[in-house]
Amino acid sequence: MKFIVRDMSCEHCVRRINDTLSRLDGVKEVKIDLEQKLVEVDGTADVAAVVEAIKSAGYTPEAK
Ligand SMILES: [Cu+2]
Repeated sequence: MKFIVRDMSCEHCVRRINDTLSRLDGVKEVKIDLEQKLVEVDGTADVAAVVEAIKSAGYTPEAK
């Protein structure tokens, strides 16, 4: 699944989102492209759970 996270603005944001998602059940791989504001998550995790996790880290995911 892919999301655009427009308020992800620096490497700190990338690390924070990456750490948060990596701890989530069913997440196998997280790929983040800061320039494109793109967050890609592979695995069996629920979309709603991933969205919640990104929000809980303080960011706003949009469906891509
Ligand atoms: Cu940042």
